[in-house]
Amino acid sequence: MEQELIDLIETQINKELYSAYLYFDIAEFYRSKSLDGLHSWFEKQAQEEIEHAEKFAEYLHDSDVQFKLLPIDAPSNKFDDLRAPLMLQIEHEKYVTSLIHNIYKVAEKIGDIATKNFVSWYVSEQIEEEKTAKDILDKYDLFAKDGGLGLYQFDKDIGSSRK
Ligand code: OFO
Repeated sequence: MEQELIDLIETQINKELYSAYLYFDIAEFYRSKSLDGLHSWFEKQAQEEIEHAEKFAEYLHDSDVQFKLLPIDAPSNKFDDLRAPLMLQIEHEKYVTSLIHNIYKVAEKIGDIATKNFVSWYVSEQIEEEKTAKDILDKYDLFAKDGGLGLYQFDKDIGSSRK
């Protein structure tokens, strides 16, 4: 595999693990507010990000590439309100989508058909990731932003929305 693609995928493994860190951080924020449904949802999202990183690592391994793991930044987000992490999730997923698209474009430029095919899975996954993040924010704005029972029900629903 071309070094340019190896570098990009090593970086992507790092970014996926950073996503996990970020979502663990958000999960902790909600737990500190006694919103156990949101806590549980973001914890599962963090696990999913680790799986995304593992999938890339496995692909490099299967392609007979020796790769290195890069240091993961610490998320330093202090959130002003309950809505801020939901907004941050959308922005972060858009950023991850741009990184995935770049890997796809470089694979195309180089003519690495196998990597292009492999990364296609992530292209579709990112559509889902962005949609889900937007749905959560929309529901929060519609039903939960004023607190009280609306927030209670929203938190309960989101907590049971994924196993
Ligand atoms: Fe790995 O999809 Fe979110 O970041």
